[in-house]
Amino acid sequence: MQGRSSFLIVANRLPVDRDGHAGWRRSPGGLVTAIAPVMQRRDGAWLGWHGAPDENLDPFEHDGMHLIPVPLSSAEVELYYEGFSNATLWPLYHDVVATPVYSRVLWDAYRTVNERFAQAAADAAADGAVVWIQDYQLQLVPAMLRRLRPDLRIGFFLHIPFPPSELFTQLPWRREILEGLLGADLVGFQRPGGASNFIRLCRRQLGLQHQKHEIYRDGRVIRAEAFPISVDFGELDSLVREPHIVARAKEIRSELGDPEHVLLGVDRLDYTKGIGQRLKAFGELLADGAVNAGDAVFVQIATPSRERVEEYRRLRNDIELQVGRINGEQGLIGHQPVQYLHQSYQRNELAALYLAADVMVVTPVRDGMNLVAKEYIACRHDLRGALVLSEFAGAADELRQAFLVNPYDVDGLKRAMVAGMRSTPHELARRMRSLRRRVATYNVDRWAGEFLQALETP
Ligand code: ADQ
Repeated sequence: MQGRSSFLIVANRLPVDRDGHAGWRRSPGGLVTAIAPVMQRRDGAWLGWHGAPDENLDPFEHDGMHLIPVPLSSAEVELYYEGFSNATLWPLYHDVVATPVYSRVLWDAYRTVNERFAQAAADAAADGAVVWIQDYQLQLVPAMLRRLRPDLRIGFFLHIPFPPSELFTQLPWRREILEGLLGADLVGFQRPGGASNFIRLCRRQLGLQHQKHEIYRDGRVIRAEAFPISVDFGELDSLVREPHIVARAKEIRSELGDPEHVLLGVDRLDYTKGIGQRLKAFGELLADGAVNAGDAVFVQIATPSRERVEEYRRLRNDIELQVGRINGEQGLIGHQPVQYLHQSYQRNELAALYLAADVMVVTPVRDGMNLVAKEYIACRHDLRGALVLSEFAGAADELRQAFLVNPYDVDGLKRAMVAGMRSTPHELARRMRSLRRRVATYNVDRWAGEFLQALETP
């Protein structure tokens, strides 16, 4: 079948952003880095929305990748993307930390858009092709695509947590979502707990038989397993050794007033990331006098995110109020203990920030994996720096040598931040060495490689 691809990635977004009027630029991120080489080797194509509503684009090439745009109308962006994906599924899958919106109008749009992605994938895939569908926006695509093209080998990976039965069963369309996912041959999760939640739900809701990682349905075998995603360790490790990054890290510390302790948070501005919890703990450390305002700076980088969703607007106001309070009450003339930056950063600048930070504070109340924690580790070849990490991030399964915390426990969080600031260099190096061993071995290539191998080995 000429013009069709033997390897297809299907994701909500294409891996490119518009670059002014001139053209496209590859979006940063591990998924693209991990998958680009596989795409080049296998005559691959990537199918997804290109980011502008109400615009039809022809397939195009960029950076050696064949890209197939799937159009979305403005109404679909609102109902399918901001609505069902980010106001229903996102909070439901993250422990209901915000109240999910259950609306039939949003559901209808989700189904319609999933149908369009499935049809586009069916048109683009060669006979017997391997199709790898990504994430919560497209959970109906596996079954829809199988109906259209039973010859394909279909994989699905969920980047966010998969909730336990007690929460998932709130969803009025729970059967449809389970059946959608069961269209795949392999369903991948970040943590083993996500896979077992899914298997248990298939048994309870659909009465399906299963054994270990396998679910049996209509004579087919569906595997559900964990494949923890990771970062490009080698790339970050060599980036931070470059003299201009080292120099920039020094410069950042001096721009901050050369404090004794630099603490850092880097997140999308999302209510799952526990930004408020960590600021509260830091504010209390200053108020208690456990940490001197002049000695420590907390840099919080918060990338603007989903700004048209109500909960995100409210969160931004809350965080900005909290930052203002801490700085107002604990600041000194010429020194603000919290540096809050509501901006997106280039990769180089982020790497320099990681290198400049003594304590990386990653405190999500729920997170599929959390790549920031792994990026920090990949950047610390000097074996300095402490990682404070929430038990509720998927990364906590692997990163046992971090300072693990329950982000709801303010005192525990304060203790972990202080331990990060006060541990001996020897203790920090011991922990960091073990963390780096893990991330260096289980890097993002291995993640993609293991998933695809499992998908292609029936
Ligand atoms: P996210 O919720 O977006 O991802 P995360 O895993 O931390 O969370 O990835 C964020 C990425 O954005 C990181 O690579 C980070 O460097 C980058 N980033 C953050 N702030 C930035 C800024 N200000 N400027 C530039 N870049 C910034 C979802 C799930 C996670 C899961 C990933 C991958 O929610 O749990 O780890 O997918 O599967």
